[in-house]
Amino acid sequence: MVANAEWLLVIGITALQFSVSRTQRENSVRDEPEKRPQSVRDLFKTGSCIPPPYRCPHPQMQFYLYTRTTQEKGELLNTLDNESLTNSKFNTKHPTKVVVHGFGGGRNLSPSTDMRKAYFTRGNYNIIIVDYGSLVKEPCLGQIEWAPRFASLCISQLIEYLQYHPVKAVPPERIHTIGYSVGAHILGLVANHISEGKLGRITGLDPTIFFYMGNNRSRDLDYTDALFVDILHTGAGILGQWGPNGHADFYVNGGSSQPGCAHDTIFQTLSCDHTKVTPYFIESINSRDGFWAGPCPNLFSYLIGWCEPKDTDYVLMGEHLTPNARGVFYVTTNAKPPYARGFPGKTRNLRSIRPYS
Ligand SMILES: *[C@@H]1O[C@H](CO)[C@@H](O)[C@H](O)[C@H]1NC(C)=O
Ligand SMILES: *[C@@H]1O[C@H](CO)[C@@H](O)[C@H](O)[C@H]1NC(C)=O
Ligand SMILES: [Ca+2]
Repeated sequence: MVANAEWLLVIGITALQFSVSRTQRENSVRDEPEKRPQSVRDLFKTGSCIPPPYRCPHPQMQFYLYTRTTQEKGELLNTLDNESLTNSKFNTKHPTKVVVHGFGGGRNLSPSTDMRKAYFTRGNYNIIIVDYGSLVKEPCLGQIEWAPRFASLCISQLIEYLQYHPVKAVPPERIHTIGYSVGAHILGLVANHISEGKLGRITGLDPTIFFYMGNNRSRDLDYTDALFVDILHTGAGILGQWGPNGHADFYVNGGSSQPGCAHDTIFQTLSCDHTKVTPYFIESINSRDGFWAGPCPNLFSYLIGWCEPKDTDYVLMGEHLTPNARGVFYVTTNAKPPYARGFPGKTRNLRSIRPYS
């Protein structure tokens, strides 16, 4: 079983690798070129693993604050020093987002950069990017089971730093956290360490399947981890979890494979399904049409067109989702941007709109 899981990890990481290096090339802001593993053997090298002591804050796990006036250059927050937040551009009047990326991500890589751009196009925010790029590096397979737990401990320290700050305090209830892939899993563990209050919202972007721990809630992302947990599924069952695990779960285009994701290799296809979730979410921040999703109890009913929700049953998936949304929702997108298809007209059921254009 363990050997099997490791094998799966290697496949998954290799698959993710493709998409990461692809998005990296597309991104102009790249001031930290990274060496990518060239072979499977490289994945087992332990050279770049996290050095002791295993204590938070850890120098390889950094919190960068971005605001509208500091979009280009993040301010490094030091959770051991209250002055650090006091002297930063953090503004308690603005909504606060804490973003945790997946494997191989980083604050200067897509999708972190694209997400910030989208939010600052919309308005004023405090966006804190959790940069642990070198902490959960791919070669550290031996630490992979353990690293998310450690990461969640350090993130809970950040949450408490904001919560008890003498000048710029923000309670966890007013914080929206967004996690992609393993980052979604990590956010599910943060709840285990918060002693007072609860995170306001966790948005899980295709939580990775690698750490799926059966039904033990304290080891994974679930609806008890925040006042509101919404989860988008795009690579469910392969690199992503099936769920449902949140208050509201969204299965995009059926939830496990995405239009425009047929590639030459199966690795590329799988990682494309998994990574497509962030462009959907990012588009939802400023989308005029919106990703209107309708409730439907399961994939089977969705596929054969049994679900015909009332107009009032539809909810907007993504950033502007109502916190009252409960249950399982399905939504169809375009294959290319803009992905959102807007509100499905009067005479439709969920599948009656042609799936992919
Ligand atoms: C920051 O201020 C709070 C509230 O005054 C205090 O409890 C905490 O110990 C301070 N943290 C640091 C790192 O000085
Ligand atoms: C769930 O996981 C936690 C943390 O690993 C463990 O302490 C607890 O015993 C587990 N609960 C069950 C029911 O297995
Ligand atoms: Ca949990």
